[in-house]
Amino acid sequence: MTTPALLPLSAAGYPPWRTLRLSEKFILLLILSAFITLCFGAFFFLPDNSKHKRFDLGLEGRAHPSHRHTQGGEHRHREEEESLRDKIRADHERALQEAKEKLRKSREELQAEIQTEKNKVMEDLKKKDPGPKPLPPVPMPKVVGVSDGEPPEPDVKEKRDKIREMMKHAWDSYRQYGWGHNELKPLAKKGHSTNIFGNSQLGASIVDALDTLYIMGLHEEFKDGQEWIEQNLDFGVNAEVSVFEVNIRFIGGLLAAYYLSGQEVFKLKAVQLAEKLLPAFNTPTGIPWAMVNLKSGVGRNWGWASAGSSILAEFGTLHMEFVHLTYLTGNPAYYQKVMHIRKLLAKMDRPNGLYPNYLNPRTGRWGQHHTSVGGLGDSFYEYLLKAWLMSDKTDSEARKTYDDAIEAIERHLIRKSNGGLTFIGEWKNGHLERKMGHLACFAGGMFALGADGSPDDKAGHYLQLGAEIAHTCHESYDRTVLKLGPEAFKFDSGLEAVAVRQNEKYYILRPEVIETYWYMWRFTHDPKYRQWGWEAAQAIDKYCRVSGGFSGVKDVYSSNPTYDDVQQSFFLAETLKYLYLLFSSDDLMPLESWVFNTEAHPLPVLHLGNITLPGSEPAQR
Ligand code: DMJ
Repeated sequence: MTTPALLPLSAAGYPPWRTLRLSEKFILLLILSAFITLCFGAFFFLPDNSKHKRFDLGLEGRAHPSHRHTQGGEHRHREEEESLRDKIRADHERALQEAKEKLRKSREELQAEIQTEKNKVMEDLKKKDPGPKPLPPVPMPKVVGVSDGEPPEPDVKEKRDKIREMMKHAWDSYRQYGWGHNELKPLAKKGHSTNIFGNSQLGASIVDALDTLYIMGLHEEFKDGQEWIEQNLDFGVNAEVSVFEVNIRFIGGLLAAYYLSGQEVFKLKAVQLAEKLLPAFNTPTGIPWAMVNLKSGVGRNWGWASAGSSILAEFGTLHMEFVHLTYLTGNPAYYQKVMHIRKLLAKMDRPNGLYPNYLNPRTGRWGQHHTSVGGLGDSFYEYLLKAWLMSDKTDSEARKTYDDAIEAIERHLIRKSNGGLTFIGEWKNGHLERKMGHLACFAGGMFALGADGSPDDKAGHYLQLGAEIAHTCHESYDRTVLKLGPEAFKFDSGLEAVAVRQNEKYYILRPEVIETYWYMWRFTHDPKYRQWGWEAAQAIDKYCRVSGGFSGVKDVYSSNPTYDDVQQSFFLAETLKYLYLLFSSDDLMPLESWVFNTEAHPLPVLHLGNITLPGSEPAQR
């Protein structure tokens, strides 16, 4: 029998919900789910405080109906609320009291408290992150002649003391007004930042000055700098820096500080920084970009460089530091990078045997045919010679490349003026510009340093050439009002070693002329070099010294010069170091044991003997 269609199903013995039609069931389900949603919503969407108060204030017990609805319960509820209010009041009073006490404390006490907190955080961080692994031990090169050097003559000693006092003034001023910044503005008495280090505060002056402080025996100051480096020098910053400048000032400075003092921290920091520079070499040719962002590793070239090129003096001034990095870490990457650059250059055609200053890192082609021993070219030649010296004269490939390059330079760039002054001009597309830069004055010292070991018995010739350049550069100083040299000087239309353009008349505390005096002094002991060095030191002290440090001057031909308000970090690294060495005896930093990088940071000669650098061919004698 079939069930009649209109008979209610409940009547047929089914439970009532089963008797509903499908559409009715659906509506019922909808109402049910709306109800459930409402319940959840009530809980989640109520304002936060109405939900939390109960829990935060510890009142959840009071919400229980058995408490709420009895009289005793209500009384207890009031008591608990009262005690809670007391507790909150007491907490507020305590906080107020603490704040008042803080305000009563002196600035120093507060600073000390902040410092303690900071140290605690640092300690905790250190515990969590044990930091970089210690580097593998390598034989420490023999470190000789790093202190003393007191000259026997009292008048020379007096001059040396004066230079040391100038260093103290430069350092103390930076310590007081620019500490942690890259450089100092000695007139504004505040930190100075340059684009070569991005917008960072990497303490360039501290790192650059360390070895000078050490050599001068300023150990308290050295310790101060070391502490800053230990606690603050961090290379994970978002700053686009010059690979060259960071290499010569920071890596060179840290390595020199390590070799002089034996303090591991300097080696570790140098290696950490070098790692940050490596992405700059990721170009189609392996010729590095001029700049790299320390955080992202993205590299690029200077906007002003010919056809997007990298600069010879920049990618060609890495060898010394990078060889030491491989030596100290056992990591072949550094050595391989610089050797790759050398090999690539060796394969290229050179117009008239000269190296142009510009090379495109994408195409591997030369940019503008412009060659100079001053800016853009200078330290490339210097590092060829010094690679040979630093290898204990075993890197004969470097020596040969240097000799060939210098021969071409002498043929095309070096001339005698009508007045008999030897100068180094600039070669521009087959034409010689009869202008010499202050930067090119370093070459006098380089020729003298390279004299021993030069081919065809030309040692005497190169020592003589060094002396002639020293003389010319001295003339460029002597022909000014301030007795300080201009940035560039001409040998044209009756002009002899003088600047013509206003924007070439400045002196920014540069070291090159004094550097050459020092090398010439070491090789000849001709007293005129000490005399010339003293003239320069006196002029610097007279015209560049201000109460907040030392400043460059804008016009060396004016008796009333204006300041540029920058104390360059190389003034502490180089100018004052070379002056100090000039008035010291030769057993301080002997040239048989030390090779100075282009920022005057001394690195020891590596007597590799039968040790082979990782990534290199066995040394050839
Ligand atoms: C220094 O940073 C180095 O000597 C570099 O090689 C060229 N110029 C400056 C100082 O003038």
